[in-house]
Amino acid sequence: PNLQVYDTHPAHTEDPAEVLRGLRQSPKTIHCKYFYDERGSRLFKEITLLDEYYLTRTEMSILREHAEEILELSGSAPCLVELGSVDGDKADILLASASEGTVYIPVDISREELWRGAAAVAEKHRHVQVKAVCADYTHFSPFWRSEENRKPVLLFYPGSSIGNYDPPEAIQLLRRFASELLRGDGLLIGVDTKKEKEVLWRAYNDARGITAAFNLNALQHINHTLGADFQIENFQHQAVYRESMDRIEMYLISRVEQRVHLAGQAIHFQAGERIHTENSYKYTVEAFQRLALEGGWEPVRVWTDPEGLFSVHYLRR
Ligand code: AVI
Repeated sequence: PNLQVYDTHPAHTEDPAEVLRGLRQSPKTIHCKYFYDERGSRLFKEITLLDEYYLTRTEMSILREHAEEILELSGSAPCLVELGSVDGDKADILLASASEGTVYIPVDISREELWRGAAAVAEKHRHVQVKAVCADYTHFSPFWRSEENRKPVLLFYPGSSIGNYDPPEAIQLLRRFASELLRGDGLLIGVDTKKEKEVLWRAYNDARGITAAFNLNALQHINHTLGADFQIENFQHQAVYRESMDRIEMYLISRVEQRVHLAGQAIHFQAGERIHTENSYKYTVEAFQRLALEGGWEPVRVWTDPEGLFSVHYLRR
């Protein structure tokens, strides 16, 4: 009774012309959205549970520690809108401290996982109204703002997903979020911090090879949806920390000289040639606050764990 679902039927975003364009560039690139089909989302969930991948558990510990203060800042009984909600585990922490009348709106493009996560949250938090929205949050509009809803909005964008955008795109995305909200609304955003490169390297080169499988899955996804013929075993995972850019870079390296076909076109690979698949930017607190300001948000508070491994920023429109 406290659960409603809305499906905006987001279009599939696999695009052969886009993939071909990326593979014709030098260096070759594949957009990181191609990681996330059903298998990719499962592998990502597995990554978040790895010892080496400190990001998720650290962010959750920060949320646990400061949930009450976060909710106080957002005003009473807010509308908590989570962008890219995988399973609701993080919102769960906040909702445990939320008062009667709070509305939770998880937004995700992965329909099945979204429905499952939303149902679990609704079941557990009877005092919260859950309205799950299947949508692509990068093109979202404030559907929750319709009706007579005048609740303060707290946008929740966890997981350091903002780090997967190059800074100019990240600023654009933050501006888009700001333009959809009203003065006084909040943005609670998780951001991975700069740290020793060994710790960063391990987080993207786990011993069990889950990150490697996740990276390689982009090729499998393109094979399945666009009919390409990548031979997965002919590629190798690589993740490096590029200190001058404050980012982890992920690549798939061609183990051999080979040709791959997609949409009637052949793409040639030299042995050792790389496809760039992802950047994951790391920010000091100050650097992220500067980015936030450029994106139209005023830094209000920031929390980190005792070791400074991760940061959660509260920004105000
Ligand atoms: C989703 N995103 C924040 C993850 C990250 O850490 O940049 C994706 C990921 N790539 C490799 N491992 C995890």
